[in-house]
Amino acid sequence: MAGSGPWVLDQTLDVRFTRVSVPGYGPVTTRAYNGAIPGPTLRLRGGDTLRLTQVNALPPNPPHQGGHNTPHHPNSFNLHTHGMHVSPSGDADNVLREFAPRTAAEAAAGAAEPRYTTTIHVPADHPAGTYWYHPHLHGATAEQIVGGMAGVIVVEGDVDEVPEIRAAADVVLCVNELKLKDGQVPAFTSGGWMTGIPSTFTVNGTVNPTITLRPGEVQRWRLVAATAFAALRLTITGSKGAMTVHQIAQDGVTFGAPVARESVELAMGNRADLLIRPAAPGRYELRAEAVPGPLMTIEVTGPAVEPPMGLPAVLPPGRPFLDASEITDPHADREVVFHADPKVFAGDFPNAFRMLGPDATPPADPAGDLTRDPSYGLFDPDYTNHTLRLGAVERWTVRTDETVPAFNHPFHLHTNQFLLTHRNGERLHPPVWHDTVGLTGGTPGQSVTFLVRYQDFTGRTLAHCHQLHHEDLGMMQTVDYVADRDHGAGRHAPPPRDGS
Ligand SMILES: [Cu+2]
Repeated sequence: MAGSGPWVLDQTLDVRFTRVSVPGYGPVTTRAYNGAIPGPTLRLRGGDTLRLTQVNALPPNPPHQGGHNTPHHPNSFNLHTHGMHVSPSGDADNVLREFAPRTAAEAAAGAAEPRYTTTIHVPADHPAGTYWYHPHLHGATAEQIVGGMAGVIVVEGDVDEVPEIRAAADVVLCVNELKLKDGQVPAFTSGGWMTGIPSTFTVNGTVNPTITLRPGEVQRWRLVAATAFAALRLTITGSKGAMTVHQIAQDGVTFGAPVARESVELAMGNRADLLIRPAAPGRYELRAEAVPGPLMTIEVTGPAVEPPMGLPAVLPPGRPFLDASEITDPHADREVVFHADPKVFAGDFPNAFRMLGPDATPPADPAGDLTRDPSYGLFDPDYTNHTLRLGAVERWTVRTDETVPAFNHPFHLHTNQFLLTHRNGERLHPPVWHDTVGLTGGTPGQSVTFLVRYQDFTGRTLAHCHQLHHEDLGMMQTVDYVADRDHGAGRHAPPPRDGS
């Protein structure tokens, strides 16, 4: 399809309860895309259109008694193209839609399973790289993702033409984190939902699969953390120690040059593109800190490639950097604080997971006890937390108050990627484009600072914690991207090309 001009990728994603075979675990009955974990990999290019038909063949939703920020309608979903710079409105990457199943009456009457369409135009200059898709309906996201509803999106383009990358095998590695008990995902019915249920990690649907390379061979790995709970600190280790990997992209955005690393940190939702070149034969394991078993086994075997395949010295950067001098309103710094109030609500969900700071959702009772307030800092789809003007460049600082080590709060912003410039006040050299950035629990005061330019697309969408059961419980804010004629921006201004 390369060189054939704009393309429409038509794909049906059928969602129903399916018995999926998970090698290394056993059969799992779960909500799945097209009967598989992960769902199909979608490949397209800048300028293409992605047209998805989603069938909701799940049973009717159970009745819901609790409030908006408790889990609900687990059999409805929608679609998010995580990390992609595409429209959040209409029938595009609009996570405020609901794809509902048939009602009980419709099912009894034999009505057809409902079908929903998503149409996403990918900008011609979209960074080429690795993205992913998953459902994003508030109240249902965590339960669906830990059941395996996630798949990879590859945007092909300039980086693939780098000779050393072109010569390397293109290997998609989708890491799913499943929460299974007796072959099923338990319903999200209490705040302690997952207590005691260990995660089952799969790579491309298998527990600890084996991948083979020859000594001196280069493979390009597209690692996707399609996870809801665990941050993954990854290493490749063998009998002779850790293998050095060469990271070429973070969250779909190619670096200016490969970066040699001994470990790669992926918060929930992050991606890393790596070049792997083992020198010597042997057996290695892809391991994540705090995960008991290996995620994947790597067998380096066969005749050595002579001379060894090359690694590129430079790469086509996926996005030009932003600089603090481009901030359009120096008084408009945004601050967000992740803050949990344990055991403050009656009922099955006692913990409040809030996003605080100057733009927090207001309390229901400003004179009352804010730690017990049912609205303060919690998701309200009708309240706009952040009005973001197209063309503006702003700085955000996101902090965590979190004292509980298990409560990671990775920050994710929809629609526009952001340039991480500081961690805990210390400048990164160089800065790194992200769409999600991890903040670990147990280290209150930890912060990240980033710059972001709001570009191209108007509409209401979300910023939230990507530990997805926190999100379902309300650790989420609305953002409204609005046109601003004063900045001469909006749909008429093409995004700046690589001007670095
Ligand atoms: Cu969180």
